Amino acid sequence: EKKDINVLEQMQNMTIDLNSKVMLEKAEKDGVETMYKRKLGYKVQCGFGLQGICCRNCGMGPCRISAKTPRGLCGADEHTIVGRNYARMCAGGAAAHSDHARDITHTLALTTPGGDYQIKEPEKLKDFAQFLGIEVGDKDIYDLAHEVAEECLMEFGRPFGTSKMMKRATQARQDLWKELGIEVRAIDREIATVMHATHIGCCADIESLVLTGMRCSLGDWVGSSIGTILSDIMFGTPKPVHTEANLNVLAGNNVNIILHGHEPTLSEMIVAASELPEMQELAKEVGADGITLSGICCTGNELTMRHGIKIAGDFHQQELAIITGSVEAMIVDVQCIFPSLAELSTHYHTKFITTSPKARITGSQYMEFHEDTAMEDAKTIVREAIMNFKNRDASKVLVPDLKSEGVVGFSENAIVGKLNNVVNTQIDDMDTLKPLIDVLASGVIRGVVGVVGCNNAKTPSNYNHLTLIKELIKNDFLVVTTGCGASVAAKNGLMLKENAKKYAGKGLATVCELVDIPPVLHLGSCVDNSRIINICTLVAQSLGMEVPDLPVAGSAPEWMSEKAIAIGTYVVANGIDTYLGVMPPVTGSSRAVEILCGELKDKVGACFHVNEDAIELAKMIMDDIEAKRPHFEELY
Ligand code: SF4
Ligand code: MSK
Repeated sequence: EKKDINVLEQMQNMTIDLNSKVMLEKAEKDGVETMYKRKLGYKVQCGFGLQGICCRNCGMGPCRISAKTPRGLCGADEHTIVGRNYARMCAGGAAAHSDHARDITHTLALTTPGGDYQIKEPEKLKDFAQFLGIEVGDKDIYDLAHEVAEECLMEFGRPFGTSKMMKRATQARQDLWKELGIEVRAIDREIATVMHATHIGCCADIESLVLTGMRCSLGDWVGSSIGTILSDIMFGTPKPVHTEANLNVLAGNNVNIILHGHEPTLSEMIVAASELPEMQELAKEVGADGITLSGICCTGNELTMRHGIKIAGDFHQQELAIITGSVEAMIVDVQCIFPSLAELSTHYHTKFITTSPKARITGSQYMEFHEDTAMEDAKTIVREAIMNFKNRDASKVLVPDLKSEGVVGFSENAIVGKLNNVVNTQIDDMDTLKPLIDVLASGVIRGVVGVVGCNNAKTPSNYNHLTLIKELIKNDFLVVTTGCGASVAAKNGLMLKENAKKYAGKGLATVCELVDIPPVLHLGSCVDNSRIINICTLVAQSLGMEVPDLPVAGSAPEWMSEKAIAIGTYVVANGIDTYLGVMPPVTGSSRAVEILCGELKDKVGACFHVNEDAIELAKMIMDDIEAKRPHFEELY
């Protein structure tokens, strides 16, 4: 028994979320396994993998670099192996984000007046069409949407020339990318180029491998930007909306449906289906009071941004949500879904429903979702969840007590709108951006930091995010956030304006009060990091500056996915220094570290910085931004 207590304590020390600690105790009592338990089994992780010096790129391998074997069988050294592995991480991330964008683009092609998918933002569509060089005239809005969809699909496989989305960067950035040979030609091509260049017997030059990875990551930025823009066009540009966060949102006698994964196409339909009177009545018929939808990971972020749908938890809480025993259905699409959910849900009444052919999971209930029968599919899935309510076993239910409230929905238009005292606004000239620039230039706000990304079992869940964010806002740095970092902030009350006085420095608290914003702004899902780059670019353009001149930074203090590596790399390529709280697997090559954490600064005006101590990471960010301020103020 002593050993069991010890195991529980060890697991509970791996998270700072109090609800999660309660659920880990329940997991032990229920005899079910979680990531935290599995992590205990991984006392020592593979040193070769951690350093990025294991190569499996051909059948002669695996080859591992050590003092005794300094080269792989083909002669690849540690720099080549680390560089290839890094570039492949960029490609994995770019593939995921851009395939998400491809699905959104196909959905745009299916839009019809009165159909399941419609155009909610015709002006945004027209602006984007013009940007892509499509004549708008007085075309029917749906004809225009279909033309935009075709043009966006060209971004994936344009046979000649370069991506039209390059023009979303400043002219200076475009020139620099051209000079470095990292302009994106087409998204799929950049992914293929990385896979080709990293095949055995191809690229064996670390500098070239990093730049090839960077070009592919810029492809990730192109895909993410398309994903964000088209989602806004079809589902509406987010504006401030109230929400609640943490596992307690599952409390009560409602049918609980959790939406987990990344894409808004299915989940938007689930929202619409669950609001239908027939579904509400069905829920009552089975003895529930109603239906609660909540989200985990970025599907949740997409929904909370546009509808205020509650945030059940972050990446590390997906298993814990099921362990509450109160979830009728966990519906997933793609990315960041633990395969363990299949076995775990057999211990409870939860239906674990997979919906995408790209993310089939053995042991799940597979209900394939098709965009052309979207509403019918969504209704079938919601009905399945409702009918499962009768199987809820009260003796297995324990929903932890804590939840927070917050205001989310800060798209670029919403942020600038707030600063101009209107709801959402077009960002079209210096006038609309001026209030934002003024608070930055006056020093009332010292800088803006994007704190984004995942949870990583290498750090206690949420610790780095929360520590870093609190340090930054205490010192008058405005934090913008996406992904699971946003969930952490929401869970801890940092998305409430009322808490600015408690947590923010005087300057930031005053701005929050004056313009009615919380000290931490939720900008959306992982693809919505494109919003952060967009704002930085617009501010730089309106000031006639370059992005590296701005007092801004990016950070992923608990990153874990390949997508995060691709994001970090495109943020650096855009000229924004990026601070990581977990070391990527590159330390096996001194050259990789020198380039990624140093030499890139000379090439693109920014680089990576790593510190696994969150307080020190915050200090690095703040010191570096403060060092930029005199130059910024002088240019201003
Ligand atoms: Fe080994 Fe070279 Fe094959 Fe990699 S590519 S597994 S280093 S022989
Ligand atoms: S969901 S990629 S754990 S942020 Fe976008 Fe969260 Fe990271 Fe997945």
